Amino acid sequence: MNNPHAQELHEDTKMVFRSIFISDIHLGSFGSQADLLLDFLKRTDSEYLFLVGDIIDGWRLKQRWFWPQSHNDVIQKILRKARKGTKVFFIPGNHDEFARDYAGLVVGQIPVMLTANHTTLKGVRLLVMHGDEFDGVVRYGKWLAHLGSWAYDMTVVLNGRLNSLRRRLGLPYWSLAAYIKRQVKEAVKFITNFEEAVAKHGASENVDGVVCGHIHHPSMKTVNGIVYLNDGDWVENGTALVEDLEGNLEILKWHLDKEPTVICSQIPSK
Ligand SMILES: [Mn+2]
Repeated sequence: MNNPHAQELHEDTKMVFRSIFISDIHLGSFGSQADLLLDFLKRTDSEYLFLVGDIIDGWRLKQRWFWPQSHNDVIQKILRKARKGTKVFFIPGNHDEFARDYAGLVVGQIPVMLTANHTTLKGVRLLVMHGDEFDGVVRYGKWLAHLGSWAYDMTVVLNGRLNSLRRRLGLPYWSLAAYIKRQVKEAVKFITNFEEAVAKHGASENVDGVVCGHIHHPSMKTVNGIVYLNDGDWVENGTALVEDLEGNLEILKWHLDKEPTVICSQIPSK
């Protein structure tokens, strides 16, 4: 296995980290990739495990009860890790904000906190929070930011058909392509605004960086001098932020059928 953590693999072939940060699991919703996460939790170990919010989707559960065995297994696995000595911290998000009432308490050996502080072995002081407080009132379709060029080509075809229909209906020309381009620009702007708000908060809290989730967009960068770390999610991306035993930070994308891929491994300067 061509992997920088290979030397840390023991007979049980677990990848060992100093810290793991995961968020936006959305247990209780159809979209949660609980099986993928379960595999991640089984094949990794760490001294610290930070649950950075939206672990359980209380909003969805209120609308409709959906709780398959795999979702239960994730909770059991995390509780077991806490019992076996992993220092687990739960920082609730907006979808599990019911848990914010328990901040300051320890539930199943897991402290519930509104924010946490963590210093890496390299001395980087991090503030850990879910991040929903930096979400503006308007949320743009974030998926639009990921539209590839194939989608754009499709749009051009659709645009032609749509406008021939509009012509037949006596309606004026309307550019679907321009509309989508505008939406993509808005989605990118939303992410940028979010990152800048998080960085600004980090600066005001006098830390070197902030770890957050919430927008389901894994990222590692420096924004206005503050390290911005977003651990992604387990709905769309299947990603975790990890600190290895030397204090290096990486974002891993997990796969069921192959080795994880490192999607961010160093903090570029802006
Ligand atoms: Mn959230």
